[in-house]
Amino acid sequence: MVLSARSLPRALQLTLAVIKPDAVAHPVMLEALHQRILEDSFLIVRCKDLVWRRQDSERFYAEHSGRFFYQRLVEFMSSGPMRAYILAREDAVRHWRDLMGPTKVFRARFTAPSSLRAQFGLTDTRNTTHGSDSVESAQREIRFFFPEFCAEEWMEKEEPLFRSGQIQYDHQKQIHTPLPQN
Ligand code: DAT
Ligand code: MG
Repeated sequence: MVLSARSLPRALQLTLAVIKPDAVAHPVMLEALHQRILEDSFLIVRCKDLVWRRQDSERFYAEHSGRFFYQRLVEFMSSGPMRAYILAREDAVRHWRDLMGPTKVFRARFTAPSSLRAQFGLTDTRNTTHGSDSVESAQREIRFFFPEFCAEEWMEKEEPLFRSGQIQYDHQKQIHTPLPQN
């Protein structure tokens, strides 16, 4: 049988997703966000709770230094615990950006009312989630949050298992893991 390019399953893409301190501060909200990730068919490759020092925040958001909201943003992002995820899905970058909704919470409420920022966001700064905006920034941001994670190795060894569904959800670790191989 000849398979056309369209019928071949496409490789999964990785993206970085972060639940920001405003949401992590509320366990019920954090749990609801985690469930939305699972319901939206994302596979959770890694999950990590962490707190940023101010320098981490400044380094991560260096592209925005000089903008009027920069100090507020830097302070907020180092104000308490966050949760970072590596998510896998076809077109993960775009799907996660769509699920988050627009940057500004009030715009999100009007234009994407079921998005995460519309439903959980408080202000333009405290907008609940972060998501990489391109494949290149996803690679850079995954390295920033998960320096111990080797994306090339994951793509080679685990992506085929994730893509073909040979995985299980580990309720304790709250991530997907490959099924034990015989
Ligand atoms: P996004 O997080 O949607 O990728 P961004 O990269 O333009 O948006 O900005 C990074 C963060 O900076 C954003 O999540 C919240 C904050 N921010 C951006 N624009 C803002 C504004 N006009 N007022 C207040 N905070 C803002
Ligand atoms: Mg951005």
